[in-house]
Amino acid sequence: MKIIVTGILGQDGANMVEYLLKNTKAKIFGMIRRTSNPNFVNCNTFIKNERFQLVYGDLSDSISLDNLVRDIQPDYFINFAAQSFVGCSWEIPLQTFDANATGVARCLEAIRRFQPKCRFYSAGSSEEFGDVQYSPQDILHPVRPRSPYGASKAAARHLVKVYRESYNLYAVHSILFNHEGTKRGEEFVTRKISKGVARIHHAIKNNKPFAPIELGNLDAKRDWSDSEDFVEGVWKIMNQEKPKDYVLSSNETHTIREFINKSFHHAGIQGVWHGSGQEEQMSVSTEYAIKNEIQSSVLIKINPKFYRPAEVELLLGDSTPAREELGWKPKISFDNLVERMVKYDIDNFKI
Ligand code: NDP
Ligand code: GDR
Repeated sequence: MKIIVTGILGQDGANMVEYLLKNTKAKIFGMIRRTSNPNFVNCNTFIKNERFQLVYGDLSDSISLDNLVRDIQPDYFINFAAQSFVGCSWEIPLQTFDANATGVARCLEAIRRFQPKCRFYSAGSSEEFGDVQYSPQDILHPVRPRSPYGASKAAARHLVKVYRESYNLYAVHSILFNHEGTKRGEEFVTRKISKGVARIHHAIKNNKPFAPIELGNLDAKRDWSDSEDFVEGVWKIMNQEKPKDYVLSSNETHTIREFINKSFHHAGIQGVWHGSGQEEQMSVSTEYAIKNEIQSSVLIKINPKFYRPAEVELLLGDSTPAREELGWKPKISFDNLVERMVKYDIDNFKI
């Protein structure tokens, strides 16, 4: 069995390769694009594995995708590559659309032309639901994106459906709600918080002053899970008798503020909230500051530069069909997820 996985320097691609090496006997071809200084930190566990091979390809380059599919003749093509950061999709809308939507069309075309038996996975997003009409959101929720990113993923979803129905391909575009972990990119809010908490923890331990973590909208609600649970769900989605799209989610929703509270709790730092709107802040509690001779006091402050032109205020998934029909269920709770990320970043803190 041969499997192409894209996006392997990122979070999900790397977790998928780890999962497949552990749970299948397949040969894995991990696709990376040419960059001047690639970061292999997420690939340490498998880069030298004899069943793993690094290959070059780019979602914007159909020749590279055609050649990979024609030469490898894969049984599965798992596409996790994308311009995945919603926040900067307003700054680079065309590149976002090219990678996330046209890039999916290029993958589908390569499969249609050179290996139509290959099963294709496209990573859909809860951002396609946007300003949601009802909660919890299931696979039938209308497409109402609020960002160029959300629009690009919605377009990919339609392309997958068209290719599946027109050419009888096994192609799925399942909706993933937010999922995080210790391989998460540092610009996403959860990792920004866990890394920031680790930095402050280190400063307090060494009696040093520290700068607050600067964030945008703390009221947004997200349905967070761990990426390691999701790659298992994706593999199940790819191995049904017939292709069918599902939602993967924790079925719980939490504000950014709750993520912050839990993060400081797991670092043993006591904070209190005060103020409102753009003046809202979290500071160390007076009792904790005196006990630990703290040099600075503000832990969190608002910086409006992190507000988005349009926000998805509430995401809450309904993954009941995936649980009942695929036997999938996330194993890592919200509390475990926050604890894992914060402890990992404290243990691996480097100045
Ligand atoms: P990451 O941003 O961590 O990883 C994305 C990877 O895609 C990076 O390694 C990046 O390469 C690669 N990439 C970007 N553009 C191209 C291109 N043109 N050609 C080839 N490779 C490219 O994302 P995640 O792992 O978090 O997400 C995986 C997928 O799941 C994405 O499609 C994302 O949109 C989707 N998704 C993620 C969710 C989440 O909560 N994590 C939720 C819903 C959907 P490089 O390292 O060179 O930049
Ligand atoms: P999201 O994730 O947009 O949901 O997309 P992100 O972590 O970027 O934002 C989540 C929420 O936090 C608010 N927020 C901030 N976000 C960032 N990045 N930085 C900040 O400083 C900050 N302050 C507040 C945001 O406004 C937002 O409401 C993720 C990505 O993985 C997508 O690829 C994926 O499709 C969706 O999840 C589901």
